[in-house]
Amino acid sequence: MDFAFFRCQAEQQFQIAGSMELKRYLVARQKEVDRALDRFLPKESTPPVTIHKAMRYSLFAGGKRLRPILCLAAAEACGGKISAALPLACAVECIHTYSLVHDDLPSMDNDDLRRGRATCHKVFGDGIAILAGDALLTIAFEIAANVQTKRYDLREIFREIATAAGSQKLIAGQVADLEAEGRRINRAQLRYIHENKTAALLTASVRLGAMAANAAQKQLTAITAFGRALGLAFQVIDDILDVTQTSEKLGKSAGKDVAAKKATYPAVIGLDKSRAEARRLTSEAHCALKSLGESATVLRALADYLLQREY
Ligand code: GRG
Repeated sequence: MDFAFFRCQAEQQFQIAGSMELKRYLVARQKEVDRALDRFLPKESTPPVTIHKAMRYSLFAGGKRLRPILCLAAAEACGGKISAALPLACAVECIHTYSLVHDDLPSMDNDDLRRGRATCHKVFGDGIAILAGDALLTIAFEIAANVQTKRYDLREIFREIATAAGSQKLIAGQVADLEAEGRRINRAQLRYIHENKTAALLTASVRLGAMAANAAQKQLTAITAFGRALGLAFQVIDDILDVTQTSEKLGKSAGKDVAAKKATYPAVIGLDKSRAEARRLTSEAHCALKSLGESATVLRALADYLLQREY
């Protein structure tokens, strides 16, 4: 497949001055990402149709597109164009969706609801859901291969993606999470799970955006520190929402962490301390962006938005 013809439809500039502007920004970027994903993914009618239907079913189920939006915003913060970062933004969303499809399987979290609808294996069966996850992981690299950068070559980009999704990051977090079920773990062990299961892919998302923008080393270092703090804050908030929100609001089964005796921040340090920790990590994310000045306004607004999110 040749995606070289693909160009972003609008290099729309936003002034983020309040929550309404940010909402408008998010909707515009979500549409941009959805259009690009639609171009990159094989059509449902492409044989074998079952697998392409299953991949599209999960990918277009109404996810927030947070990781791709962060990737695009990081590219802008480093002086790049979102069109240059779009293949990498789509690649991280494919990896994220693969991890959700596999996480929902009966042999993992055994969930019936994701993104407000029946999980992939409930609709297509376990076998096709496993293959849809595999295919989403694989196509991420095919899509990422469309990126054109000067400072970073494709090997570095692929290494970045493979490391974040691999056995010492995303999968390491999932392994530790599975092994912690029903056991008492301490705060350091919990942080290890969250750093790998959640923060690694969020960090890679912003780093890839910066790399697509040919970021200088100093910019990449700032973006990396931002990604780590934001990624951890995101998971602490996710843990809080699991105990404070309904399934309808979340679009996934609420209260699942408690029922499955999962290692979460509220379980280990309590709800109030978890909220304080999320605020502390968000301000750490802000500090990391200091050297980027005005160009990182959107990233700052996104960090604040995520702290206040309700789903
Ligand atoms: C199966 C290798 C493998 C990993 C699974 C993604 C994951 C690891 C587990 C799912 C459960 C969980 C709490 C993951 C942490 C990351 C997270 C909060 C995912 C949900 O991300 P959102 O809220 O989801 O961005 P949407 O649907 O909006 O994209």
